Amino acid sequence: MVNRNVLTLDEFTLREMHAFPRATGELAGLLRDIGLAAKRVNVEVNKAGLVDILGNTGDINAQGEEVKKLDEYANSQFTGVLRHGISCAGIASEELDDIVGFDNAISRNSKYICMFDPLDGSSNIDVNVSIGTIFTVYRRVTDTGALVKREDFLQPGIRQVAAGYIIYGSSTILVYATKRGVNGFTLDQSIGEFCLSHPGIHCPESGKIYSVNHGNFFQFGTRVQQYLADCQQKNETNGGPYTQRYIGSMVADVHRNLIKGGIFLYPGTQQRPNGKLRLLYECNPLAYIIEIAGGKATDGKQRILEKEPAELHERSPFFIGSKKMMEEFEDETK
Ligand code: AHM
Ligand code: MG
Repeated sequence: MVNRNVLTLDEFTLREMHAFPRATGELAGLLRDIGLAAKRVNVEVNKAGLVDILGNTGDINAQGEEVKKLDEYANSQFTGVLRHGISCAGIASEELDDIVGFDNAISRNSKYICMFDPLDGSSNIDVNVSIGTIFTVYRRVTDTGALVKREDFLQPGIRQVAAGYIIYGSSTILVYATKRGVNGFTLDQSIGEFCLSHPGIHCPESGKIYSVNHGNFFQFGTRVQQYLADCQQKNETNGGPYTQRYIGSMVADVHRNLIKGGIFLYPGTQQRPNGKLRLLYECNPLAYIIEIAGGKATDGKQRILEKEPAELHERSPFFIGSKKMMEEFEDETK
């Protein structure tokens, strides 16, 4: 039985807004726009096998990767709602080479910018495995009224105003964080609304799951290798051996670990010292969410949220998860 008494995403964000007497409603509007794009993407993801939307477009994106049709669809939906909404001055996306400033009077006067990975876990699209969208919101640093600049986007993660993700999985869920907390909303397909299903998410201090692409094991540094070997041993202090779970869609892997407790690792490799994951729109939003939920995220040396970005699409090694598991990882690899 669906509980009709739960708050919708709009009701929740408006209620949150009332906690700030000077709030303009722009952030609430931006989250509503993101929710709308997510619903549209959800519809396409759900019927993906039935319509001609699986497979590649034949294009290569800014990262030199093949673009899937659904990547492109999701990118255009998120870009479109933000361009036509009243809360976003510009965007950056995994699928676009450069930033896009929205050149109309309303957008130029908006105080927020948004970055996103429209469809994360692209390699899972064609095989019906969970995929997701990751997004983050910053206050621009340049004055409103003008077009946004790159410096509005190249901000450290600590300055995020809100961050979130959507998982298109066995159910579709939108999780977002502000400094007031992390909350999850499940899409009630019968009324087409995201409804509060996971209020006040807190990441367990410890867990039993580690998530890593073991195929890369021999390309990791020796300390990471030793840590992974320890994850597989019976261990008095960590309660091991741990269980290994790796979906290959980071949103789904991190979401599971956020709820159940666990650690996710995407270390640098010999070929790719900075790993694979993009700092600005993959690592930072998830790091912000996990920290608000009580967990930790680092690049192996420093806190992800304190990294000063130099490039829009720069990559970073990424370690994220439950507080105690992260501390144990840091102790073993320092
Ligand atoms: P994508 O944005 O092109 O989909 O790449 C990011 C994804 C993450 O979701 C996932 O954790 C990782 O790539 C998997 O990579 P690998 O196949 O190297 O393990
Ligand atoms: Mg991605």
